Amino acid sequence: MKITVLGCGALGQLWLAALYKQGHEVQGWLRVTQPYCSVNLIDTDASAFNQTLTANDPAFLQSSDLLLVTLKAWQIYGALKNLQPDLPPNCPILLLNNGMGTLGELADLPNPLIQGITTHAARRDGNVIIHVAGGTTHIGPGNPAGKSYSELAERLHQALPDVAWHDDIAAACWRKLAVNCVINPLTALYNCPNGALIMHHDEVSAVCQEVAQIMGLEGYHTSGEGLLSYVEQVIESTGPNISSMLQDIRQQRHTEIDYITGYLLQRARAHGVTVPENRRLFEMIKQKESEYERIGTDMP
Ligand code: KPL
Repeated sequence: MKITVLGCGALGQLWLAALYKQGHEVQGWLRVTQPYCSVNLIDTDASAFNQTLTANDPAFLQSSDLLLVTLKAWQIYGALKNLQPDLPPNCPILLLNNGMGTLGELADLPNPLIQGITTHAARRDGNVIIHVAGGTTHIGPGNPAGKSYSELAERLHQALPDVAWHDDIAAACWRKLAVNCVINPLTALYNCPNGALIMHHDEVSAVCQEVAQIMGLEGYHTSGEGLLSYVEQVIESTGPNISSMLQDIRQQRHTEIDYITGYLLQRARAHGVTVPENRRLFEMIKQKESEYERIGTDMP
């Protein structure tokens, strides 16, 4: 396949390396227009991948079979609008961002949309990307045109296992949203790795109860206790991780809070329900962002 990867951060480079090794034709797409991108990755088995790949080639994009998007949620709409003149309307777009709400923003795009969530862990260490832990990528249709792409899961699975197709991906997205509603703002509040949240059981539980209530109203029934035990497993299994939101706050970058807790608040409002614990965390992150975004900005 011919694949353009939009966003060449840790996750983007992980996919570029995996797809290239599998024999696919790949290019990266960066915000700063440049004709190449360096991919330097240390895999989980300690093997190194170092290649300079094509980047930002409109002709390559025009003939791509897939656009794989690894940007932050808040960057996606603007980036895809910029690419639209060179993006064939039938090219499927696979979104691998944290949070929810992006699909609604992209509703006027003609392209088949596929939503994905991944548990692969990769982080930057200087100029190198470390693939810290393997995981599973769950993908499924993000709009009606995306329904016929189930075979994509097998192609991607061969490159970077595991990849699983779900006819209804929203249930998995909601469970991931619950994880992010708990771990991301609370680790930013306490400035701690994910695992330290076991000491904040009451707050973790209160967030889970509220998310479970909204999930039920959205048609994805789960008990608060069931969700809590799932979230606690993730807290344990990602114990040493510094969450993406805490990394953003530490580096004074815009966070994904609008697409995580912000999306939950939006859906709660639509159902006429209040979620005070999540509102408190949302406002706290907004406050932290405003302290540095007043003086400098990394907005798109
Ligand atoms: O998705 C994550 C993130 O940091 O954004 C978790 C699952 C919380 C892992 O750190």
